[in-house]
Order: sequence, then structure tokens, then C-alpha cells
Amino acid sequence: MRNFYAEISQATTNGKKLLAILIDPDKFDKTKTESYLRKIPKYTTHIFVGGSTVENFKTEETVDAIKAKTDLPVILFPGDYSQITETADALLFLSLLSGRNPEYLIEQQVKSVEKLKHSKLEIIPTAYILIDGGKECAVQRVSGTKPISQSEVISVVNTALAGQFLGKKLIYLEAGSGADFPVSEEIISEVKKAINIPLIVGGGIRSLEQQKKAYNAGADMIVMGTQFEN
Ligand code: 1GP
Repeated sequence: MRNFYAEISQATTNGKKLLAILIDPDKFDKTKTESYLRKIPKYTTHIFVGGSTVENFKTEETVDAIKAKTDLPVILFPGDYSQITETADALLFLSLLSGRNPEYLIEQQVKSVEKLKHSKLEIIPTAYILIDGGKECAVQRVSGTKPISQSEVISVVNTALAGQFLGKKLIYLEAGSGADFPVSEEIISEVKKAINIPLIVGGGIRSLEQQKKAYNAGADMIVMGTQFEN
């Protein structure tokens, strides 16, 4: 059986850069799955599925539609526990460490256990860190938490390290979907220097230039969503 985390970790060790395309089930037209998959970059390595608020059953429908048309790993990136579906390959088991809302630090995780305890989904503990992307994003709105300012580099680094010390296997720096500006190269590079687990960066990355900057600064995986919507 494939181990999706081991693959991400191996790619990180080998310096192979990864690209995940994020699909929000609420904005996805499953009848257009094929044309959607044709327009994403050829070097895409993963599909993430999730959104801040998703209608019941839409996640499962979306995962099934994608899996019918591609062999790329489909990884859940859920906004809440209702979005967990068995048909995906793996789950980013997120804890919003930048915030101080117990609902997104531990409560949602406890609520998800009934679904997960007999599941074959690969569970990947992930430290999710929200950083100010220039405007209020959905994560901020839904979680009722504040992002960390881009100027508070030490605070971001320490939050990421706290995540690693807690045993998280991935650090995800999030500027928010549709952010005005992505996570700065300085933050990416300082976090990367401090941690020894793979680093994911997303939010507000649209151009090839922005991708290159994030990779060069130390992102192991970039997540892009908005750019490929519609
Ligand atoms: C959001 O990091 C992702 O969770 C992707 O953001 O939609 O801005 O590409 P964008």
C-alpha cells in the first residue's frame, strides 16, 4: 500500500518540489472534471480537496469524480470534520495552531474520530498556520481566529516549531485562499531553516514567478486553488 506521507517526505529529502492543486467541492462542477484536469499544470503532483464550508456529500462526489479521471493522490484538506470521506487517499489532520479557538485546535479533531477510527484513510498530522494575506479570508471568518502578521516572523517560526515538537508531520503556511499577497519569502525561508519536516505553502500564489520564489525560499509543496477555478 502506498504511503503518501513517506512519498512527500522522500521528495523533500531529494529536493523534488511538489505542487498540489486545491479543489473546493462547492465551486467544482464534476461534469467538467476532465477539462479541469487538462488545464492544471503537467507537473501537478497532488490534488487537495476541501473548503471552509462545504455542503454535505459534495466532498465525496468531488473525490469520486476526480479519482475516476486521474491517478494523482487525492488528499483531503477539510474545513471541518463533516468533509472527511473514506474514498480519498489521505487526510491532512489539521490543527489551526495560529489561532486560539479550541474548536479548531482540538474539538473538530475529536468529532472526527468516529469517522476515522475504522477508516483506512492515511492520517497526516498537520500544523496549520494562518498568516495575514492582506484581506480577511474564509479560514479567519469561519474559525473566528486572527492570522499572524507577516512582520511577526519569529512568532510564525515558533508556532511552526511548536507544531513540530507536538509531533505534526507537516507544516502548512496559509495566507488564505485568494489572498492579496502570499506568505513572504522571508517567512518561508526562516521556517524552513528551523524545521526538519516538509513545508507546505499556499494562499495567493498565482504566477509562475510567485511559485518559483516560494520554492526557492524553501517551500517543499505549493498549493494553488483560485488560479484554476472556473
Ligand atoms: C488555500 O492555500 C490554498 O487554502 C490555496 O490558495 O486559492 O489563493 O490559491 P489560493
